[in-house]
Amino acid sequence: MSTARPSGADAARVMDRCDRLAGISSLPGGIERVHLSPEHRAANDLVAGWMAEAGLAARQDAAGNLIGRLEGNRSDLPALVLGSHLDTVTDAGRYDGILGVLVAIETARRIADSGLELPFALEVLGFTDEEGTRFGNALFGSRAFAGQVGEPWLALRDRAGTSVRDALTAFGLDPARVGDAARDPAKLIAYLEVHIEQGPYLADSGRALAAVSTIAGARRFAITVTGRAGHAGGTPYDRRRDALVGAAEIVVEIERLAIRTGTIATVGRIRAFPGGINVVPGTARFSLDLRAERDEDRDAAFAELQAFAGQVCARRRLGWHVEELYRADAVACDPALQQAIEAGIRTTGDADPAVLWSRAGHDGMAVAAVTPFAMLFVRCGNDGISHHPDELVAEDDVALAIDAFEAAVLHLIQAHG
Ligand code: HGY
Ligand code: MN
Ligand code: MN
Repeated sequence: MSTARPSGADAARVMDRCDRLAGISSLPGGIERVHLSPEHRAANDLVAGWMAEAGLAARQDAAGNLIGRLEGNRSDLPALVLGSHLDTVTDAGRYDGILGVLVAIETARRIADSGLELPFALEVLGFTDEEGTRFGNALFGSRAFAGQVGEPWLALRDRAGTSVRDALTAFGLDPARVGDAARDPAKLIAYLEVHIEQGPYLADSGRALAAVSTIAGARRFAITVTGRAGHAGGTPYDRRRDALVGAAEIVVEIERLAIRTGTIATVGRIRAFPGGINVVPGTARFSLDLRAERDEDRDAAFAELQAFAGQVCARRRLGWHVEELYRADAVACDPALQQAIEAGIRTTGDADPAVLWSRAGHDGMAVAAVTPFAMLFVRCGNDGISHHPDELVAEDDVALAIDAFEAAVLHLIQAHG
């Protein structure tokens, strides 16, 4: 069974729409589109129009996710959900998340145009706040989809001091009704996501597509080192309690520890206080993003780091404090769904589909709580760079991804038919 059409035009439309969405940004000269912002609303409005064009009934849920739905051969059937996220990091690329939503719309269009009898409904999800850029905690939209957003989350504040609760209200949503976004697992078939790989492995292997086996678990922390501020000239070294130098020792060890243990750790930001050029820093604050294919490796690495930081701080007469901002444990893709993705890749001429574990986090980590999921990776250009304006995909690879994704959906229609 196939509805495949020459996907060149479809891929060209996806690339053009990625460019148009890139123009909806709060960052002059760059891309930034964060949760519950005017840019979030503008993007939802634009993509809702594209969903409608594809034959989907578009709506926004109580958490700010955008949903397009195509009914099955009877109304109110459980849904096969396709999608990804529409929010971005700061100074982002134009394909992370966005490509998956747009490929899902093209796939749904083909299915809608085919007139096939659908044994389930088909939904396209544009999740909000997969990145956690504005409030620090990530996966808000998909956690709400899974019914896992509680009161503490609504109390988180952005750098301007605005709470999630107030931002929801300003966005026109009712903080007390976020729970309405939760989906009944009995009304879901599965979740499939197309996403750029965000690494160099597919390009290194000369392949355009891959199925995903698991998504690495991640934990994010804010670490504060405290010493004593002092005069940059008058404070002798043996009497200094320099919080920044202590933090720097820990930061360098973070990289060494990650390489040694095969985990992945990144310090994305660091600040010294009071921040005077002629003042010994009394406080240093830095972030830690820690991931691994297996949660036990991630957690063992963190325990080692805590022991090291304790030694540095004892030697330098410093204090330190760790706050965990975010935690999402590793999740495995559903084997049957992964096989459907691999079957889809084979229809594009790749007889031996690659399978990769995802170093990047994705909405599937949250959606897995209510329905099984699988992912299709698309090759990245520019040495796999992502979370950067130079993020790149090839239009031909997008065409292959649409064909493969459509074939995977047709595989599931046949299996459920
Ligand atoms: O951080 C991540 O891995 C994802 O891009 N949110
Ligand atoms: Mn990302
Ligand atoms: Mn992403």
